[in-house]
Amino acid sequence: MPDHKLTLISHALCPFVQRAAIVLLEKGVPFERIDVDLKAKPDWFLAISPTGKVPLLKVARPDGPDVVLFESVAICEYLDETQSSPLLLPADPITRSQHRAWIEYGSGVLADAWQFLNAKDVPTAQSKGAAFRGHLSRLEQLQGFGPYFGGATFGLVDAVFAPIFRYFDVLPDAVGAPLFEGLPKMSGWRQALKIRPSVAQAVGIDYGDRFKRYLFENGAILH
Ligand SMILES: N[C@@H](CCC(=O)N[C@@H](CS)C(=O)NCC(=O)O)C(=O)O
Repeated sequence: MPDHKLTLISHALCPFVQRAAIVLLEKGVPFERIDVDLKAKPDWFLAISPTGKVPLLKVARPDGPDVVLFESVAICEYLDETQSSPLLLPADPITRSQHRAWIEYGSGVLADAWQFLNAKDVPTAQSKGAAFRGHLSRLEQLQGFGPYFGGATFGLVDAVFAPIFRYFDVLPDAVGAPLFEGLPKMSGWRQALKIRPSVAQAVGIDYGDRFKRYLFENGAILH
């Protein structure tokens, strides 16, 4: 699909945007990235985003009108189906279904991580941290990990978990240590994702500082 110009409409801190950026980088597809201010959404953005959320993927087609895709998983699957290898979802229907289910599971893990990180009081941080660790403990029981979710090959499940684990890489070790302690597969997975070039390149170099400033400005106790 070399003639289709792709634009990822983004926000610098959004974990859902990172999923799509990681897929584009894994596929080696050129794309333009436009960040929008989600606190003052521009009219052009509201006109094309059904949910008012990022990411959006604008697909400019030489043989038809531009199309705007929304919802990160739908965008990632579109890219996986239309761009060249490597395929990021397995070809086998059973395994593909399992990976889709773990992607959905990943959105729940992200919600717990987000609420933990943004907690404004200790009881909330404790309960959300316990929920996050509980989710990771369940994943820890799976067979076949290493270094990535599906084994040797990086896939879409990895693209979903990489932005979650990144939070703990930019914060002091003491934040993540109790959550990952005693979970060797999760710790190894986190490390493998951290050094994957597509994961590293999916955010700007100022990501860590911006994220910590965001927590501070939002009154999170962890900042
Ligand atoms: N289910 C959506 C979630 C996207 C989402 O929540 N994006 C956030 C930024 S990380 C957003 O645009 N929020 C703006 C708003 O809710 O007004 C997806 O997977 O794309």
